Amino acid sequence: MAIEREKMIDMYRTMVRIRAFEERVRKEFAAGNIPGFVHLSAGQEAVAVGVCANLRRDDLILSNHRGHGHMIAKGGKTERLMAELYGKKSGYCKGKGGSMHFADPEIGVLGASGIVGGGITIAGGAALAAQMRGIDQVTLCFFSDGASNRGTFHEGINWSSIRKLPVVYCIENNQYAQTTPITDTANVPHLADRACAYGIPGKTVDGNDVLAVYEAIGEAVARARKGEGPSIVECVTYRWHGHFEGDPDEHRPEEEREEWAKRKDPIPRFRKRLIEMKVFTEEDADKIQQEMLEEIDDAVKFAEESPFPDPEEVLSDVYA
Ligand SMILES: Cc1ncc(C[n+]2csc(CCOP(=O)(O)OP(=O)(O)O)c2C)c(N)n1
Ligand SMILES: [Mg+2]
Repeated sequence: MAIEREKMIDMYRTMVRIRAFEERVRKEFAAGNIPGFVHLSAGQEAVAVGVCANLRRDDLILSNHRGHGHMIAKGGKTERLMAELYGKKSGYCKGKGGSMHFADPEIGVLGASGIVGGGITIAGGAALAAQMRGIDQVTLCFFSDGASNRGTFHEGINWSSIRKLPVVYCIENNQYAQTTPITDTANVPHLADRACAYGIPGKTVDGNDVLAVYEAIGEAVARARKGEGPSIVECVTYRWHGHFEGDPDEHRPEEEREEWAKRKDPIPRFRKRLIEMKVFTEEDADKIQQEMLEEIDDAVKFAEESPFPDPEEVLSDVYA
């Protein structure tokens, strides 16, 4: 697998950008500056970035309730996403969506959703539209282990496999659905094994290794683009923080959390590898870190200084 140097640096930068965004949101939420519910993806950055590095701007993604990283990796601007979380008019959905309901069709983000597994069937519809229009656009659907136990998983994937739709299902297996470990709710060692029930490829990869994610998703995207149908790629990872911000997070063993945060952190892992590969130096990596922290400072400032939407606009852009 040959990836251009600039592209690898870009992937690293995006991982650092997502981490900086998430950790700052954590801080601002705790300070009472962000309303609503917030679910953070810190620890899972290699999945969002390894996936989206394979997608064109006109390819589509469906995100879930833990989707800030998906949006940023698909090209979303941190200032507009931050403003959306703050409920401000300058946000992606004019502040009316918040953390779980952002979208931007301009960059192929069809939307995040608070309905677990809700994106799976929508992805099939988007992929059917591309197939009927005769264009080589691919739709990628992000969801986690818990969603893979919902009926939409079976219905959506069964149907897309029959129609050979250009869609890729990325299971971001962070091993828990709220407080429930996946080992309590699935009787297969790998969730991607379920692919055989639909006659499509299924692969499980280390979701904290961005290059492994990139390669596996690359094969699935190429297959979808050629018209050969859907695939499932399961990326095994871990969320660092509680299910939602404010969650006391008492259900996971402390040692497990530490192991994933300290020894399996995808960012230092990739940094070390890029230094070994002589793609960049320690100084370059430090500079990227600094630049991303500054970008997020600016994003917070932008969000703070933006106005709230006018009360008169409460019913515009909203439909049932
Ligand atoms: C249809 C539906 N059922 C239940 C919920 C409540 N709920 C919100 S998040 C969540 C757990 C989801 O777990 P998983 O799919 O593994 O996603 P993760 O939080 O790990 O990213 C549940 C049950 C919901 N939002 N939607
Ligand atoms: Mg999960």
